[in-house]
Amino acid sequence: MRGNPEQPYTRGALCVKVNRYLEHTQADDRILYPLRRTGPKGSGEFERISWEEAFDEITVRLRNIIDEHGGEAIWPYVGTGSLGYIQGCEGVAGRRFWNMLGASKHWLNICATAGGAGLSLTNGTPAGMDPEHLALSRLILLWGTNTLTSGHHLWKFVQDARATGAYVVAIDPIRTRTADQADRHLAIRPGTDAVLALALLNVVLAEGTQDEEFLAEHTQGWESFREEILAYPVERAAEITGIPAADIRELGTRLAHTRPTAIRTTMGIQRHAGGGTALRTIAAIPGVTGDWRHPGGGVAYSTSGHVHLDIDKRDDLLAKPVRTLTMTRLASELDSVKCLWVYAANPVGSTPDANRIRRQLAREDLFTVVMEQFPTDTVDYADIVLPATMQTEHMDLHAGYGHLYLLWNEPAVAPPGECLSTAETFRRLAAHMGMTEPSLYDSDLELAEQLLSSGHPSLEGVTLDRLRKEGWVRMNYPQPFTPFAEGFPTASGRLRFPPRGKAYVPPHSLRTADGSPYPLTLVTPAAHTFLNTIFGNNPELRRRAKEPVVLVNPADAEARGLVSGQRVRVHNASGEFLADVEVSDRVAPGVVASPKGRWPKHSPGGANANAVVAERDADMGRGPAFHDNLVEVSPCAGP
Ligand SMILES: Nc1nc2c(c(=O)[nH]1)N[C@H]1C(S)=C(S)[C@@H](COP(=O)(O)OP(=O)(O)OC[C@H]3O[C@@H](n4cnc5c(=O)[nH]c(N)nc54)[C@H](O)[C@@H]3O)O[C@H]1N2
Ligand SMILES: Nc1nc2c(c(=O)[nH]1)N[C@H]1C(S)=C(S)[C@@H](COP(=O)(O)OP(=O)(O)OC[C@H]3O[C@@H](n4cnc5c(=O)[nH]c(N)nc54)[C@H](O)[C@@H]3O)O[C@H]1N2
Ligand SMILES: [Mo]
Repeated sequence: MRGNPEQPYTRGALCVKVNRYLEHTQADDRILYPLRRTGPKGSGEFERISWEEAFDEITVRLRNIIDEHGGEAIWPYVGTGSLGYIQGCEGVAGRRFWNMLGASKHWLNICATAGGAGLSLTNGTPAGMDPEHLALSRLILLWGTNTLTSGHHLWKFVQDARATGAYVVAIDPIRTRTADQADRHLAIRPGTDAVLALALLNVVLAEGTQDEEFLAEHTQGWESFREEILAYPVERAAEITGIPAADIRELGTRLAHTRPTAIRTTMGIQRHAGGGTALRTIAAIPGVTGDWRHPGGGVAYSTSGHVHLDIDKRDDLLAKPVRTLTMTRLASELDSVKCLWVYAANPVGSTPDANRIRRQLAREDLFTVVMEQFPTDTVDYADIVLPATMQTEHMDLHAGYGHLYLLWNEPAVAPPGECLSTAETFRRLAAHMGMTEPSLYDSDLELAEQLLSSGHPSLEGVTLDRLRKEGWVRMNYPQPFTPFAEGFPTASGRLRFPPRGKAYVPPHSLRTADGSPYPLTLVTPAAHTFLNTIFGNNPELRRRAKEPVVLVNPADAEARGLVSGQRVRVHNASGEFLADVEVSDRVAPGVVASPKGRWPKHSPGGANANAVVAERDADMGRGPAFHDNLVEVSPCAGP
């Protein structure tokens, strides 16, 4: 297995994780057969059964639940384990099946909904510039994004820009490996990015370089937004953000005089109480500077807004409207659920309020089915486990998480053991249950054809034949691509500036830190060696990741008598996890950091960071607040 050097975005580079993918497909702990629980929930004790037995039991349980409690008592809980459009969450594999049963709908809000909502308020869409155009930028702000860890392919475009003199600034509470490589790092207080955005624009106005023509032609709400900007002079912003005024002024001056400026922002900023608003306000910046006019200017967030596959909601298969359950609210919304059906997700490791989730999953009246590749902590609570295929073994259609190509995934090998793909599992279960709706039985290739048939101009010339032959096809967008040079996909066709008083929502951490017994803000970003909880069981990656660490600033360490290497409890009212202290000025006083992605069962104390992440929403899209939790760090009792 190797990367294809001709692929324009990846240029053949694999990351440390996917480099081990083949080995991972053959791992000793791979689940190869259907399993039935034999021990108590949570014990992970199972016996092997046949698919026939598994489907028999599932059929009886589902029918009984539907009879007694209605279809909505079923929660099809699909996660981001695969972003495939046929087998994974992007096309919502299984949707037709669940619609036929009248199951609750599942809202996959765990990742990017707050940011998407914030950007859409401003631009009418979360989509923005082509990330490849970063190569053309003169000033690049890597804002709340750890490119070298969580999306390293983009780095080559940053390097290309640098080769022609671009200046790169990382804005992050942590001095990440990306910040190390940047020309400048601004260590912002978590959750205060909107204030920095306003202050940078304050400098732009002082320099008089706002693009009056762009403002007049393509924006709305400028007069009141201008007042908002003027309310945030650099000194005030320095107090709120913790960034020295001189540094804000310097960056503001660069922003004022550098076209094109690209802002790359991804998921980090939005995981705060005011995260949606932060992206809403950051998105206003190129509206003021006019950067959207230029290739290499604007905001690059996710490219998913440029993908217009027909994801076939098939809501015609629904007999009546059903409720929607929220992924990040698993701990509380499970109250009214009798069947939890987990696929491509690992909620015990990845979802807020892990201790409450465990208590829910231990309920005897809850029937839990997990489709999995590996014996995760979530699998341990399953009544029935169904063995799932991996990328090398199933067919899929993918879109980039940060580029404009569609990609075809042709299976390379037969599935091991009795593993089945998601789509095939639902086809066979439907047959077992005697369901007659013909579209439940569409093949993977038929599903792919349907996905490509939305008729959207971006898919013109993008055919299944080409995809299968060429492996990837760039969607039909112009080159260079300046999506908003002539206007925005809003009702008025204009960029909508945030109204007065709506440009900044303070983080939970700042609002509640005073007098709290938990004075430290915990940030839990992407780990270099894991992909969410995927690879959390890979021996070599675990060896490289070492024991879980928590970064603590020297001042905070001294105040608590903590030294590097010491095992500590990171705790709050929700729970605790254990980690080894790394005393480091990579975090500012008041901020501690510990990467996500550990399997709780492979962690000291049997818990990961989500034991202390509260089930609490960001301001928009009900997004989670993974980086906005207050904790205390205390020495472990005992020897
Ligand atoms: N290696 C690796 N790569 C991954 C993943 C992984 O688990 N591991 N996960 C994938 C997935 S699903 C996603 S969604 C993305 C997530 O990856 P990113 O979008 O990069 O998101 P995070 O890692 O959550 O946060 C990015 C950076 O934002 C910083 N940050 C946190 N709070 C704030 C804030 O208030 N302001 C600012 N300015 N910065 C802040 C964090 O310190 C972190 O360095 O990565 C994808 N890629
Ligand atoms: N503390 C903290 N927690 C976080 C975050 C954070 O920043 N901090 N980030 C959040 C983010 S961005 C995300 S996207 C979520 C991810 O959370 P989830 O969506 O729950 O994803 P994972 O934890 O990666 O678990 C995915 C599981 O799917 C399985 N899998 C992979 N491919 C397939 C397949 O084709 N079929 C089946 N059946 N299974 C498959 C894998 O083995 C893995 O166990 O985590 C969130 N959790
Ligand atoms: Mo994500």
